[in-house]
Amino acid sequence: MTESTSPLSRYASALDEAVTSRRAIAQLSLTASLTLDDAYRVQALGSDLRTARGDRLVGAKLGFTSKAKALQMGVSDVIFGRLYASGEYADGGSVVMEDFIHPRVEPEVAFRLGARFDARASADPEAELRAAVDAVAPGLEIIDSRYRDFRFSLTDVVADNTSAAGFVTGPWQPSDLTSAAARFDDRPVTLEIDGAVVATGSTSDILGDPLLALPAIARMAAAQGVVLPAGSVLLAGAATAAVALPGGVTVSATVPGLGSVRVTTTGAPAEER
Ligand code: OOG
Ligand code: MG
Repeated sequence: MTESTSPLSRYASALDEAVTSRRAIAQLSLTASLTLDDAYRVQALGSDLRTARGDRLVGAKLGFTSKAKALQMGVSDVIFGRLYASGEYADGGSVVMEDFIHPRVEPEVAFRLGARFDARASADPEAELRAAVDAVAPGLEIIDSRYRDFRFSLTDVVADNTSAAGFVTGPWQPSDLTSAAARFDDRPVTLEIDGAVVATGSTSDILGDPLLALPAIARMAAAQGVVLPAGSVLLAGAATAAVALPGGVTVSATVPGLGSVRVTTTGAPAEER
């Protein structure tokens, strides 16, 4: 069987089609039993489909690094996904909701890579990734499961690129993580929609300290053979449960010491039209 007709590439195509048509599909796990390796293979095949139509890898993310998220979704293993240029929005900019199926938003901590990172070419990927980070910022992630009712198993969500759909980062604060003084734990995180607080948490809810996302990203990038270009954005994971993101609102995340990030939404997501 050639790769283009294998079941894994058919799953990747079905998920990609859900992205482009904004129509949710049935969970793969209802009819197939994928291993975790299979699921990451589907994610990688999806990446090939995206880059073939001109999209570009601009970062990586972790999911389920906080208890609030794991409880909300009923999935507790940390997962790794890819961020694409097509999903990057400007701080203070607007996001067209027609591009999504049933989007949710969550507050994140983001790191920026000052240098290209090739985990497989590194003798010590964890140390190299930490040294490559040159700045930190508050972030917002828009997630949009390609599965009906936003329900999935661990392998489903990995195959679906961990629901990644959009992200925005606030002002970058230069940061040298090789300094022992660098730590980002114990800061309150607030998510607001139109000025009303819709979720609160702490940066400590992200693996104890969002810095601990970096070794996990280094390991998972090595396992997946993902090479991150200089300037890549790394999302450490949400500090709170995700909240439905309607059109016609301004959503913001604030982390004291890091600052704020905001976007305005226009139009209506596919499932509300
Ligand atoms: C999966 C993505 C989880 C996070 O920050 O925990 C995630 C989902 O909840 O759909 O991005
Ligand atoms: Mg997230």
